[in-house]
Amino acid sequence: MTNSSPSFESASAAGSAQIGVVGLAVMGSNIARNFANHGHTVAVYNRTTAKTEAFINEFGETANFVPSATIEDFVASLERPRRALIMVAAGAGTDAVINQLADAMDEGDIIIDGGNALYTDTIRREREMSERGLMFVGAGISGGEEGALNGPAIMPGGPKESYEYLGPLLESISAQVDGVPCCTHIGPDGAGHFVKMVHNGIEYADMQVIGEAYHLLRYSAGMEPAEIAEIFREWNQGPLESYLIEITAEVLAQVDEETGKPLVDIIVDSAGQKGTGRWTVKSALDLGIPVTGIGEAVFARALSSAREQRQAAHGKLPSGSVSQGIDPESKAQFTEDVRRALYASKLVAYAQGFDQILAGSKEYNWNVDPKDMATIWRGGCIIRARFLNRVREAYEKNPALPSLLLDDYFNGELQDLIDSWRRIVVTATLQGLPVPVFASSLSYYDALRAERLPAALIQGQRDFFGAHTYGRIDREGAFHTLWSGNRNEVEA
Ligand code: NBP
Repeated sequence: MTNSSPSFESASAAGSAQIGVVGLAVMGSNIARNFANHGHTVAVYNRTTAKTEAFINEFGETANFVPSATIEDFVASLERPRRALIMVAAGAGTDAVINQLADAMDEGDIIIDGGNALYTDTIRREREMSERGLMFVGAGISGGEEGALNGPAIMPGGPKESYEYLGPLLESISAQVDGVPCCTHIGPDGAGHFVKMVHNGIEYADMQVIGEAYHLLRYSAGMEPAEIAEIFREWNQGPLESYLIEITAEVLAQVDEETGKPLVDIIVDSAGQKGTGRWTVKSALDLGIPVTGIGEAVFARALSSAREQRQAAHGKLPSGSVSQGIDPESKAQFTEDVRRALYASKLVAYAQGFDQILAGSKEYNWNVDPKDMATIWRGGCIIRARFLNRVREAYEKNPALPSLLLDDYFNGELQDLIDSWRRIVVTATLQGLPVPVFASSLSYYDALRAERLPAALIQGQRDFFGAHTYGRIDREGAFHTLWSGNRNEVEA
C-alpha cells in the first residue's frame, strides 16, 4: 500500500489529529485505540505500511484515525504543538524514529517515547531534542497490552511545560482510581523512565515472593495447585489484594487440556526477563541502595534459566538431613505464616524500591514525590494493589520518611508479621526449600534495625590490608592502626 490510498490522503491533509502514534505493534495499536475511544483524533504510522493498513482495515471504521504512509505525512497530520508518541522496540529503533520525527517537526513540538527505554538514554535524548527546540518526554507505560487499551498507568518525565499539552490527553486514557488518574508528571528528563524501571524491578520482587509462597504451600504443605489457587483467592480479599495475587489464582487453577494436569506443572520452570529488572539492580548498585529483594528476584530468574547447571546439581549436591514437610494438623497455621512472610517480604521490596526512587531523584535533581508514585500505581499497572493506598498515606503524612517500614501503619503490620516470617524462613531452610527473597528480606530487616553491624570488623580488615582508615565511635576523624609496625593508632 502507498499513501495514495484515499483514506490515507484525505485524512492526513487535515492536520487535525490531537496525538499521533508511531509503531503499531501490540502496545502502539492498543494505545492508539485507547486515545480514539476517548474521543481524540489519532494519527497513526508504522514503518511497515502494511501494518498501518491492517490496523485501519480492522479499526478504521470504529474511530477517528488518520493513517499515513510516510513520517512526513504523519507529522503534517498533527495539530500544533504536535504530539507524537513512539511505541517501538526500545534501542536503535527508538533513536531512528526520534530523528525522523525531529527532522519533520518544528520548534515547540513534542516527542514522547512510551517504550521501555533506559533512563540514561532518555536523559541523552531529551538533551539532544531540546538543542533542536523540541520537547522530549520519556514516558513509562505499564499495564501490558490490556492496560494499553483500557487504561494503563503512565509515568511521563520530560520538561514540566510539556505536561500542559500532554497531561489532559494522557490522563484521559490512563486508569482511574477513585476518580484520580494513574498519570502524573514525574519529573524532568529521565525521571519517568527511571520510575517505570524501578516499578518493573518491584514487579520482579512481587512475583518472586508470590512464587516462594506457592512453592512452600506446594512442597512443604503438600497442597495441589487447585487448592493453592483457592488460598490465593482468599488472600486477595485481604491486605494482599492485588492484580498479581489475582492472576496467580487464575494460573494455578488452569488445567492443561492435553494432559489434564495443572498447567503450572507443564510449564518449563525457567523464567525469562527482558532487562528492566537487571537495569534496576545495576542502577541501585551505582546509587548504593540495597534493593536486595529485587536483586534476589532477578538472580532467581537467572538461576531458574541455568537449566544445564541445575540438572547437573540435582541429585548430586547433598541436601544434608532436611526435615520433612509440615504436619497436616499445622497446615492452617503454616498457610497463615506463609501469607505473613509474603506480606512482610513484599513490604521490604517496596520500601527498597521507594528508597531507590528517592536516591535517583536526589542524584538527578528530579524532585520526585513518592506519594504520587504510590497514587498512580494503584491502577492500570501490573503492581496495582490495595496496599498502595497505605503507601500513599505514609508518604502523605511524612514525605521525609526514612523508610516505608518506619511508617506507623506498616510498623504495626510488621509487629504482626515478624514471628511468622521468622518461622517460615527457618522452616524453609530446614526443609531445603529455596526462599531467596523471603530470607534476604528478613536479613535486610534485621540489619536495618540492628544496633551494631559487623561492618566495624570489615573496616578493621580494610585498614589492615589497605590502610583505608576507620572512624571511631568516640571522636571525630579518620584513624589508622600501624598493623605491620607497633600497632599503635595514628590519626590519618
Ligand atoms: P515491539 O517492542 O515488538 O516493537 C515492534 C514495533 O517497533 C513495530 O511497530 C516495528 O515496526 C517497530 N520498529 C522496530 Br522493531 N524497529 C524500528 C525502526 N528502526 N524504525 C521504526 N519502527 C521500528 O512492540 P510492542 O510490544 O508493542 O512494544 C512497544 C514498546 O512498548 C517497547 O518499547 C516495549 O518495551 C514497550 N512496552 C511493552 C509492553 C508489553 O507488554 N508488550 C509493556 C510496556 C511497555 P515494523 O512493523 O515496521 O517492524
